[in-house]
Amino acid sequence: MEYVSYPDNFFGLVDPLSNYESSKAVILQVPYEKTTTFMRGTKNGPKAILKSSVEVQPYDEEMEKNICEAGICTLKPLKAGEEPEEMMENICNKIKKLAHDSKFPVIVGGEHSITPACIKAFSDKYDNLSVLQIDAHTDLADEWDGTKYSHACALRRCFEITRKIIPVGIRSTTMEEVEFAAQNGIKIFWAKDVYDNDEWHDDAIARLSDDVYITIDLDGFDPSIMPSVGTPEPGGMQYYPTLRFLKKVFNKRNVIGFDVVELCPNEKEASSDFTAAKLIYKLIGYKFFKGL
Ligand SMILES: [Mn+2]
Repeated sequence: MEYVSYPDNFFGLVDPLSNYESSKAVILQVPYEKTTTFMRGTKNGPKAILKSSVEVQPYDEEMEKNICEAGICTLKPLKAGEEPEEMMENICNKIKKLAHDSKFPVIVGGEHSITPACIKAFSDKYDNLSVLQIDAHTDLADEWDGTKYSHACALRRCFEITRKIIPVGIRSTTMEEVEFAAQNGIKIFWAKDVYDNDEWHDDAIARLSDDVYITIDLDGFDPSIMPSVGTPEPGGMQYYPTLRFLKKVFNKRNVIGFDVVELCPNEKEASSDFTAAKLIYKLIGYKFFKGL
């Protein structure tokens, strides 16, 4: 497995903390962008996240650990291919290999349309998989701009594989998608109901099966803390409340992997890149230092 060495890998980790064999977590960069609808640039997401991550300190004050002790290997960017079918197959095969090697895959996009390939990779191994989605948009359209592989259809494709989707932070959708969700038992946790309280946590977690995959579209966060996304929406999730929720999910369920997608880097605004890098690091900590 070809990986990125110090100092250019995630968090700038020296070899014993970042080689493939000894790392529990593996970052898979997927700079794929084909169907974004407004601002282009998500293909630069992985690079910007890596670049900012090396400036972040490894000590985590919440877990009182250097999270990087778990070992975080950064694979070279995946050449996913141009066509959606090819992209799906390449991502799927790569993740299957990581799962086979007992690694915890962390997929860094790229646009949201890569997520169904990740779910497909896990669906063979886990027959009762659920998908926790943090997002401003439902992404449940059957087709968008004439393609079923658009990022606006990402969760619809996931639903066809798992049928268990829990969307959180939603504040932009269509009547058709709301009806589809209602007809198929998908409860939407609207941003307006969750942004300022923790009362919904137990309900959301109860809807998750034992094995959970998390997909984080960064536009799920409020543009005040995450402005550099392709399709920003007001009224989103805040940093600490979202971490409180995700920590509970990691503690109560078996999280098998996660993706962070749709960062659209802007060289004049680096805080979004840093927030994404820190978020990824935190979630790796929640996985490997459970309960701390
Ligand atoms: Mn979105």
